[in-house]
Parts: sequence; C-alpha cells; structure tokens
Amino acid sequence: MSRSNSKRPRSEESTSATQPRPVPVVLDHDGGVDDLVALALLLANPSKVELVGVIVLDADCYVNDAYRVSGKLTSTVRRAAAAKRGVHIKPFPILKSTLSHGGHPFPHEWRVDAKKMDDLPSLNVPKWTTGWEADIPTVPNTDANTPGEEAFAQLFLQSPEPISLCVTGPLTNVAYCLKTHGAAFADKVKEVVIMGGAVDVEGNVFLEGPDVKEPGMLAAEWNIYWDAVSAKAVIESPLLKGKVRLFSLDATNHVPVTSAVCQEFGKYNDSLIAQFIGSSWAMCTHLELGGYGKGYYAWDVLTAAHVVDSGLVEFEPNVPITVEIDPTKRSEGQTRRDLTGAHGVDVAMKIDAERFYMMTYEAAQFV
Ligand code: AGV
Ligand code: CA
Repeated sequence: MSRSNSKRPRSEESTSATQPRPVPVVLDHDGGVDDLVALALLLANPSKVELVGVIVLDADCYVNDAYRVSGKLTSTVRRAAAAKRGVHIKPFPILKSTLSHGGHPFPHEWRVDAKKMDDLPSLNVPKWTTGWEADIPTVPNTDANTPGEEAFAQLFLQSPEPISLCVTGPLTNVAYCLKTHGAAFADKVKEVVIMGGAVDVEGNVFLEGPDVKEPGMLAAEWNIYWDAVSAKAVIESPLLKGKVRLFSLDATNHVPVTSAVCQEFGKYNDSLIAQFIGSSWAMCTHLELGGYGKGYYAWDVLTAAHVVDSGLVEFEPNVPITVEIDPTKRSEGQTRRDLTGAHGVDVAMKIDAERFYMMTYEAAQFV
C-alpha cells in the first residue's frame, strides 16, 4: 500500500478498528430442539459471529428433518436481516453427515422433534423460505458425491485462518476429521467448544422399560454415550491440546428451559426468532415435570452462547478427563477426572445464567 493511501482520512477503517471482526464459527449439531435454537442464537449475532458452515449429524434427530430446519431457519434470518435491518449475512454451506453410530440410539420421541419444527409457521413464511435450498452454497473443491463429513473437514483445511468449532451433538464428525486429516485439521481449529459429559454431577441417561435389568440414571451424558469412542478420540486428543472447552451437565444444569423462561418470548411475539424459539421451547417444558435428569435444558444454546460472549462462563482450566469406552460397563460414556491424564480440557463451571437468558431474549428481537 502506498504512503499517500495511509495518510488518507480513513473514516470507515477507523470505525471498524474499534469493533473486533466477527469470529469465524462452524456449528456441528445433531438437530435437537436446543441445537436449532443454538443455530438461531448464532445467526442473530452477526456482529460477533460469522457462521462459515453448519453440519448436521443423524443422532438426536432424523438428519433430513434437521437439515431442512437448519436451511429454512438460515434463509429466514438471512433474508429478514437484509430486508428489515440492512444487515448482510454471508451464505454458508449446510452439510449432512453420512456417519452414524447407533450403539445406544437416542429415543425416537426425541429424534422426531426436528420434524415438528419443520412445520412451525415461523419457518414457513413464503417470502423468507421459498427456495431456501438454492441459498445454500457448496464447499469449494467438493461435489455432490463428497460425504458431508469430508466437506466439513475441507471447510477447515481450506480456511486461511483457524475457525472456532462449536459441537452440540456427538463427536463423530470431529473424530472423523482428526482420524483422516490429523494435524492439518487440528491446526485450523481455534477452539472446540463441546456440549457433552458430566464431570462432578450425575449423567442424564436414564435406563427404564420392561427389558432393563437395572433401571436408573447412568454416569454418562447422552452425547458421549451415543458415540463414546469418538468422544474419547476428541477429548483426549494430543492434537487438540489446550483447545477443548467442555460444556458438561455441570454447567448446563444451571439453565433449565422452564415455562417461565418460555413464556417470556411472548413479549417479542412480533419477531420471527422470538416465535421460533418460544414455540420450540414450548415443545419441551412438559419435561420439567419429570424430575432430575428428565427435564429440558438449554444445553446447546449455552454452549453456543460462549462463542458469542466469552464472558458468560468461568472455566476450571486444564482438567484431565478420561472417557470410559468399555461397553460392558455401566459407566460407559462417563467423563471422569483422571489425575494420571497427560493433559486436560477446560470445563465450564460458573455460569451467569441471568446474562445467558437475556442473550436469548436479545437474539429473539433480532428479526
Ligand atoms: O444431553 C444433552 C444433549 C444436548 O446436545 N441432547 C439434547 C441436547 O441437544 C440429548 C438429550 C438429553 N436429554 C434429552 C435429550 C431430552 N429430554 N430430549 C432430547 N434430547
Ligand atoms: Ca444436541
């Protein structure tokens, strides 16, 4: 750049110098109600977060439904943000993983939630959603035959800068990337923020039914229980040393989705995102009647909120964690403190719950 250029008054540049650039983020989710609310939260904060890709895993959802909801929600928020606020959100790839590890499948009643969400009126306003699939770009150097998980890896490999990775489902896709691309992938991960595990609290996998010999709560949290081998490969990976932040039940237990939390969205009912989040949460509040571990929490939304606002949470740093993968043990999928561990992960422990709920109400008013 020439000297005369640098002397020129730079009104635009000086404004942008005071505001940090949005952080590039990829969301790897599995289509639960809160996964999709987490996507809404990220989309509603374009000044803080630049979504560069989303991948959907067939785990706590049926993948085609969750893909449709992700696509419709993205088109709705993008188009409405442009029309109502003049805010331009760059289009980004939305991928479907072909991977699936059904050792302990999520219950069918939970997996159908994304199908219900696909029918929400707030996601079916013609001017915001018609043609939503055509809005979705592909990852450069991939084609229709590239499996979603490989295109997901390519998002990182082709990125000029490290990306924050937010994972709100099982760790199957991330384990694939580490196994297939190793350090080339890990070097492009700025941090990996994971919803999963239960360190100092009980798990949330509840065994019941006529075929269960020993009913009751297990030590595992569901995302880890579904694919413990992948969870171990990621959480204990030397390649990701110092980059893993875990949002286990220790943190997420502080953000229940109650009727009071849900009804608050009625104040902003003129807004599409408020209608989307409020109606989605309304499908879950009956679970608070079930007692510990049975209720619904903003698990994944809290995890995504950290990417938007890193001041929300205090971490216990460098906690050595081991993941139990022995399928013959009742503790399968447990994330235990392991004092012999080589290195640890940061575990979210102290949450500003009020500030978190406020963030969701602010996001609700975006469009
Ligand atoms: O264990 C929490 C994880 C989160 O990623 N999921 C739901 C969130 O998306 C599994 C889960 C636990 N209890 C559930 C779950 C419930 N009652 N309904 C649906 N999913
Ligand atoms: Ca999830």
